Amino acid sequence: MTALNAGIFTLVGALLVALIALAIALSSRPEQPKDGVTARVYRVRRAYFVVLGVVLLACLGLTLPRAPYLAARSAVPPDIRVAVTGWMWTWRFDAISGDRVLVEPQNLTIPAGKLIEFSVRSGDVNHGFGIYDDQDHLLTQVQAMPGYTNQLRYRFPAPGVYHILCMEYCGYAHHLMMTTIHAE
Ligand SMILES: [Cu+2]
Repeated sequence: MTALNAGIFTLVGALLVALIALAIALSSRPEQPKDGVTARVYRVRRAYFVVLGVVLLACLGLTLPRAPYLAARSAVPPDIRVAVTGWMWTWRFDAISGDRVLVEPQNLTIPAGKLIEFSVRSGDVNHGFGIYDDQDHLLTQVQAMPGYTNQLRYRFPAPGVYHILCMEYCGYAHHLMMTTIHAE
């Protein structure tokens, strides 16, 4: 399934759910209250419901193309493949393919602007592989799970230092589960 098809299916599904919700809301309409104030509050609530539905659908349509899940299954080969393993309480970059990549167990150097594919797994419990910029704004993330390998594709936008932090509480030294990626 292409990303476009999946996006269209999701949007159509959301529209159907919205229509069903609207139909239920209309068919179970309460008896019209006699009190004028209550009637006005009901009207405002109905308008609010419709506006909220339209805003949520618009947000879904605008943000859906940016969802990372289908990009990870794209047929386009990445420039560089990196295997990442999380353990209590460290990250390790293991297997690498591609040129101009320097790897040490705790330190990865990759070229900026290239499509990097991280194959992320865990050696023990669930961790979260989160990539942050040097201001600690989250850029992208994926779960590191025992028994599964999750793919995360990312293009580091500019040269610099990127921080890797564990995003899932994994024990008393969870806060020490940090490393860096250097993009050059
Ligand atoms: Cu953790």
